Amino acid sequence: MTTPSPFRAVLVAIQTPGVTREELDGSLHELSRLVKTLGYEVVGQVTQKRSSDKFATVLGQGKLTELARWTGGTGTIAASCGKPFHKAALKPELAETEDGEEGDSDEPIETSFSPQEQAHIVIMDCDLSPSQLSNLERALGVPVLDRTGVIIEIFSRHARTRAARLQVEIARLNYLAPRLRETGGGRERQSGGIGGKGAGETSLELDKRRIRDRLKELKTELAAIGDEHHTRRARRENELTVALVGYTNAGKSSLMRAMTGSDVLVADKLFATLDTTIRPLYPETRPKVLMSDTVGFIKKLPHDLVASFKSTLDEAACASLVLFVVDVSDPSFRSQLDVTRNVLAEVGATDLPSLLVFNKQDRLGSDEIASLMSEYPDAVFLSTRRPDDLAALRERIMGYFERDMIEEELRIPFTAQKILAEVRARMRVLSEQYDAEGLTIRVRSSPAYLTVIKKKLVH
Ligand SMILES: Nc1nc2c(ncn2[C@@H]2O[C@H](COP(=O)(O)OP(=O)(O)OP(=O)(O)O)[C@@H](O)[C@H]2O)c(=O)[nH]1
Ligand SMILES: [Mg+2]
Repeated sequence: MTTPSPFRAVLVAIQTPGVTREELDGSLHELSRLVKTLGYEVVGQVTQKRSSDKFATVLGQGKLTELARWTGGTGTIAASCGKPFHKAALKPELAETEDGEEGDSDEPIETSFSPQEQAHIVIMDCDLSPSQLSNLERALGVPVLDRTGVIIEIFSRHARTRAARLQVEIARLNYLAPRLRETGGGRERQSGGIGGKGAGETSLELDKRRIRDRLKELKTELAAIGDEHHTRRARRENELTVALVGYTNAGKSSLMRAMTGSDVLVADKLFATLDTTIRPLYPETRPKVLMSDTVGFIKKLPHDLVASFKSTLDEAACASLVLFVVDVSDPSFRSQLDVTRNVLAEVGATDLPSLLVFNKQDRLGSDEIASLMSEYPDAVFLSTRRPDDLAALRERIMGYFERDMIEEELRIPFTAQKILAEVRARMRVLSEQYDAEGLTIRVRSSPAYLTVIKKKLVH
């Protein structure tokens, strides 16, 4: 499909008790998409059944040696390496087969790899502690990244707006801070360097202090942006807003483009979108409806990242209607929907009025669609590539808003041209009758917005 990348990665996953083979494969498939998004070619995978992923080198010695062949490492960690931090780490490697170390008899083991085939990086599907990370890097001789590290790296590369950059940098520094101990620890930096190292302060302490200071700065700046967002949201208080939320790559931005005519980025990449875009539905609707597109979710999304994207996610929490966009052609769409709901709950966005939007139905057969329709009778099935499907969604959204609307007659004098313009833009006008002083206009609108307009008319 594409030319092979000069950067090659090997993926590693541990199958702990309670994780099925399908779940492991699904997670590895997703990890491989994340890694490809970073521009690496995935050249191999190593999996192992173990009782835990908390062992000092995560893998047993046999698998570690196998992995080191991909990377040209020694496969062993020096005797002086970090202390084991988990009881299991004290177990002799021999005992590991009792944990169910999976044989690799069905996979041919290569004895060595030519430099053209060797991997430049190892990516672990589980999260690594700082000491596991340094043990693995020592044994493998190449950089090692865990899932969180990969996600944070993608976010760093894709963040465009100031708010997104700040949010990602906060998450990145929080991720780096504990890992500094292992990489920079102990080594005294040459004295006389820039940066104002305090008396008796080691370079590690200095680095940590710098990170703390930087975090403080970033948080202050983000809070200022947050206030700005808040003000903008408050201005939209009486507007009808629809928020698109869902798993990464579900098709949120494609739907945004199709429904609003905006040119937001659509890409077959994970986390293509990190920033929030808000646009009115196009062709324009009466009343006007705004749609917002924002960052997608993923399994095992680092908690810090969720917390730092809270202000972005607040957009969804304040919406009049939330559309849960689902890639229904993905076999794991059910768990993806759970992840989306859980992340929203984490930022306190529960019990929002919502609609399930099952996208990419063009990839399914009619039997599959029929059975899903009976399982989810309220969901809207569509493809962002089919205009008829989009028109039906538009009807459904407008129907939802109009359900709670009431009809009323307003008297608008000619002197209140501004209010008339607002009524025409924001309410559905049913009839207009002119006389000498002004007009009588019959409208359909939400009770809340009618109250706002009536107050303005009194003034
Ligand atoms: N087959 C098919 N593909 C679709 C459809 N809608 C979107 N896609 C594709 O799905 C991929 C992801 O689409 P996006 O709209 O970028 O997805 P997203 O949810 O915004 O993803 P993130 O921004 O990464 O969270 C793109 O390659 C789209 O072309 C559809 O109805 N059918
Ligand atoms: Mg997107």
